[in-house]
Amino acid sequence: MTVLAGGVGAAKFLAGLAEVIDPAGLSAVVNVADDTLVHGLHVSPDLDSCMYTMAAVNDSDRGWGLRGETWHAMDHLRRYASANEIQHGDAAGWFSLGDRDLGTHLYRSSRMAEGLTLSEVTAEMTRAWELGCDLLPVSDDDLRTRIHTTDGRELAFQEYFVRERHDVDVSAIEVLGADVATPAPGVIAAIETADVVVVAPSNPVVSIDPVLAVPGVREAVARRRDSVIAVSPIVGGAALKGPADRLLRDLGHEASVVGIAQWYAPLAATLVIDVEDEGHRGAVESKNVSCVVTDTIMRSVDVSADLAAFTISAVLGSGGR
Ligand code: FO1
Repeated sequence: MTVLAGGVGAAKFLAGLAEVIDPAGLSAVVNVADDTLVHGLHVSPDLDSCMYTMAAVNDSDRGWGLRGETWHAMDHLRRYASANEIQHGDAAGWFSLGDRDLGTHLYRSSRMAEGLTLSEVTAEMTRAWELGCDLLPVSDDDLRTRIHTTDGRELAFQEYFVRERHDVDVSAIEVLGADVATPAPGVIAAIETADVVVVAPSNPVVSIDPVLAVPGVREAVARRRDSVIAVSPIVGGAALKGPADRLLRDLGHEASVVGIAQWYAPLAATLVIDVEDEGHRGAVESKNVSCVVTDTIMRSVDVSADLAAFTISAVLGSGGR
């Protein structure tokens, strides 16, 4: 199985999937266009969301980072900065890294400074958390989402997401570096050889699109269309978390399961929608996408596992829990 993944929604889905299949047969191709440099450290929020959630060490209330986290290092850093009236240009003032989370970013950054690629370090970390699956950054090249606002600003992704709390009107989005990026080792093979390719219930605009923007990835997924199934991140016309609904509307799309069906129609033959949206089944199918209905709200690992088993069996016709 291969899952195209962004942050929290994908992370929960992957944790459920790892309960119903052997993780050795699981690859996740993960967005890295949210990555940022903070205090000189390489932070990969989506890779870390997937890794921490699959290892069951994530903070599910906060929605990012580690459970039981402390913030002593941040307090220190902010003391130095404020005493010297330093305005950080690199998100340090408003982007928090927990003490334990810092270990992840220190390890990643120091190993990359020693010459390892992001995918090589990610494999080392995945091994350390004993996940048993492959977490593959979509590319080892730098990808950076840039958000253009209707009031003429251009924001880095974390400025948009954390500093502005995604409360801005967006006119366009680009993924810097995508045109010259190459897929990381194993990414295309994972898409080509999977029995099922799942597009996780992640933000289609800022999580999945940057994955597809790496040359060769969208084409590889489209070639597998009959085996590709997307799980809608929109339920009842709203995103369960984050700005997917607002972004879809800002960019001229419908923020509904029908809009999601239209968005993914060239890539996915099937869409999983929530029971709340059952009434839209016909409209989804009018977009040339088969529609299957289940509970998609992942309140617990058990619900995630049921959703994952349902999603696989919708393509393979069997294999439920
Ligand atoms: N989100 C916040 O709202 N505030 C933060 O200070 C913050 C820090 C942070 C540090 C490491 C990390 O892996 C994620 C972090 N996030 C934070 C979440 C992150 O902005 C989002 O999860 C994603 O980029 C959106 O998918």
